[in-house]
Amino acid sequence: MIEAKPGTFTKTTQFEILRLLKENEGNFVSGAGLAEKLAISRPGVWKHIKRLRAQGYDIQSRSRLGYRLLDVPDSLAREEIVPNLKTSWLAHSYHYLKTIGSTNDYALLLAAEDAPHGALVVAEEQTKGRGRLRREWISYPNCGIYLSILLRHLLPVRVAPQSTHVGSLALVKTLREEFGIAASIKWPNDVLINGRKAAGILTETQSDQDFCRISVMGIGINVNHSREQLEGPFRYPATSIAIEAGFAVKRQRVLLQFLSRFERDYDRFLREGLSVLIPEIEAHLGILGKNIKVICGDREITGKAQGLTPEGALLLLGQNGSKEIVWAGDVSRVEGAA
Ligand code: BT5
Repeated sequence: MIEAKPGTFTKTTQFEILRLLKENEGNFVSGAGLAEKLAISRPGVWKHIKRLRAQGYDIQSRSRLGYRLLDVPDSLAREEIVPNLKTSWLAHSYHYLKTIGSTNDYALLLAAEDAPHGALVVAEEQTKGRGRLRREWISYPNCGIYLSILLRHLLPVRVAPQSTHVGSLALVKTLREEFGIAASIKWPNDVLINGRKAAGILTETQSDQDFCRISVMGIGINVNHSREQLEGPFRYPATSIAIEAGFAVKRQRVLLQFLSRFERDYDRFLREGLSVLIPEIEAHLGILGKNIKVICGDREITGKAQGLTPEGALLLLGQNGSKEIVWAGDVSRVEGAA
């Protein structure tokens, strides 16, 4: 059930005022100057400044000097993200929602309305966020990142879900390279920090018999959640980036850095196949060499995690020396983990 309709991106007066204030970072910009540049009245400028303040922008005003931007809120709104994108096709079609049922549902709606490859849906809160098998994804407002990327491609049906691996790799690299956080991949779709789940990925595809043309890759990232918010009960212990880092993290930075890495890795995946990314994914696979239990539907498989196949399936070595390839499932027990 979709609660809202997609909108198109128009550069609003508010967006332009912010841009001009940011261009003059640290300096005052006169109200008369803003009014002239935007062809509006000075009371009109003041009205927009008040709206920006209500959204958390710290704007100083001084008579005869004008306005000065002191700080910006950690909002994922378009005006804070789109001008700072370093991507060529990802997220330029940007859909920001305060609250939504599920960003994946919204992205599927956009797909039906001809939104382009790389359209991004970001919400501050989800009321019906979901994981695999319709499990719930808890999405507290304003502290996490809940996003879905619309991917248009022509991929064999069995290949399309592999974008999940590209997503977890990009997120792990973002956390390690940008924040110095030792994140790892919990096959197939989670990102862990210190053995606790900080993010989960849900890729949903639309296919005909042989080919998939549309995928929506959704990620929920716990960024600034407190311990109390993540007490559970969860299937796997949960955490947030802030809990593990010991300080609050700018969600804008996480998002922008993730998008750049995802675009790069996804282009490689489309050009050369997942196999070129497998060594990197394996290097961040926390379960490698450990004895684990994987639950696949009503089957339980135990064995030592040996690595991944070129398609991203898990190779398990059983106690009797038998080898098993697991395509999907939940890793429920990891030897040596808390
Ligand atoms: C996942 O499923 O981990 C995929 C989660 C994908 C969520 C994103 S948010 C943006 C996009 N829009 C959506 O509606 N979904 C995607 P799975 O592996 O099935 O794990 C689900 C399980 O994780 C739940 O049953 C809970 O036990 C646990 N869980 C729920 N919320 C959590 C949270 N915030 N942090 C850690 N664990 C959580």
